Amino acid sequence: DARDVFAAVDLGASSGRVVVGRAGLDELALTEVHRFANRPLRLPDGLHWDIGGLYQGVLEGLRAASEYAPRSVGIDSWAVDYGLLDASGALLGLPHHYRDSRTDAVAPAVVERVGAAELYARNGLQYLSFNTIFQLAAAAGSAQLRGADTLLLLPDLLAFWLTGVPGAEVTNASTTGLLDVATRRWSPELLEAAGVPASLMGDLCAPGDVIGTLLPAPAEHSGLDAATAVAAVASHDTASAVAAVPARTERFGYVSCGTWSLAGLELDAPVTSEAARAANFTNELGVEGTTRFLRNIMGLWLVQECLRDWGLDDSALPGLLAEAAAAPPFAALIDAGDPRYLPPGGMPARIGAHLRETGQPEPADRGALLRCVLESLALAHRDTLRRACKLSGRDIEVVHLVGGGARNELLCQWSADALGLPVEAGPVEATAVGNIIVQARAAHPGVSHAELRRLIHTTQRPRRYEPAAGTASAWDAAAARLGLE
Ligand code: ADP
Ligand code: LRH
Repeated sequence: DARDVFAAVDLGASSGRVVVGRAGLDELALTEVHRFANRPLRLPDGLHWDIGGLYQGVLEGLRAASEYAPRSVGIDSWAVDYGLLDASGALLGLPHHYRDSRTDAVAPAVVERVGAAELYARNGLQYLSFNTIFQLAAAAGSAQLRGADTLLLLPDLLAFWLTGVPGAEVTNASTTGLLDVATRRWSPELLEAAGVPASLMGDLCAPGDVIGTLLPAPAEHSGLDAATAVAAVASHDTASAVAAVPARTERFGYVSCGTWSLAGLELDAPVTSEAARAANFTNELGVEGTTRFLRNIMGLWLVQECLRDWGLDDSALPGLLAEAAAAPPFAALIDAGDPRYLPPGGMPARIGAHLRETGQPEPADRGALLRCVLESLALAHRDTLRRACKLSGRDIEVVHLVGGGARNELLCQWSADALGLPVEAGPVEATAVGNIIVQARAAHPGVSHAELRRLIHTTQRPRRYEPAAGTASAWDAAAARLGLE
């Protein structure tokens, strides 16, 4: 039935894709119809996203999707970044990339001014120097910000270009640092701290709402029927990925593992204790009013940047991973949550410097360096999930690892070993799956989210990794070396 076909636009930091999904009560089948590279732009005023190129990729993908006559289209992307529009709706400059360094000095100054405890009590967000609130503080007084009428987060900007309707989808809005963690509305106090007027922020909408239908030009350029709805989904990619975790129990933890590793728990309510703040945990919004209690870990960015430095791409991974598997275990370890790894460039050298500083041997070759990174990531997954359980008083019996990292067998197995828990890996395209099931649920409101999760489990069956016997003490010792849980 064509009414059960939906299109997902999923923009990741490393690539964008358009996926068509057929979703019914007992069916979930995905087809990737288009994939395109996402290459940031280095301009004189810093690191930006090529939003025009991404929009072209979206249109090309929707053209391929149009053959399937989707009932609606949903858009998700990474969090925090935004475009500014003037009163006529024109974009004021290219959106900055969250890895741009312009917030480095501003972010601590805002925290100092507002007070770390006060900020956390209001927004419940982990400190990341690139949170939208800090990006806006860095832009204070600029001609662009003075000329701005509306701020749109990137998925909302693309939806605006398709429909002409501005708005702010709430899961992504919850990553800005400007949403009140208690009321889930824009916070006047936080907006004041960022130095921006409340009128800049769009009206909030929720996953499942209809944003609008296509404007004539994007309908023509995409080949989609002009009556096709653009639906609000969990437009924060991590919220979509968590929505697609194929859990069969409530006692699960997750790692959404792609460019970033986002490790944590799905909770009914935020945890904003002093201990949660000190451990830098975030309370972002998920589907169905859930809270994503998690922490950002540098993730496969560390691997991506090593590959880039070596002039290689993902196609080199199978060979390099075999070399990593053969390298000596626990030879060197890094803190994979360290913000020093945020900016691009020179990753192998930066890791080498970190190891020298901490009196550890530098890896002998690429395989050994990759082993150091992957073991360190597994330890960070363990530390983050164990702390999340302690801080929330919850217990878990399985960890779901979703996203591109699910293709990395070493990382999946080592995460299971480090945690002493089974890891269920996949779906690789969890974000697109989550995007599609939110649209499907809006069309079939009778189906519960837990039922959909079981449907994902049967149709996109994850691969299960049991912790290997006899490895626990070595992982405990490695965690202790880094001072981790
Ligand atoms: P994004 O956050 O950009 O959406 P993805 O979820 O697409 O990221 O994950 C991308 C990552 O998946 C790559 O950085 C790479 O480490 C991993 N990956 C891709 N292909 C393979 C592969 N064949 N084997 C192991 N890992 C892979
Ligand atoms: C992952 C992600 C993450 C954010 C970061 C900016 O793609 O959305 O949840 O913290 O990008």
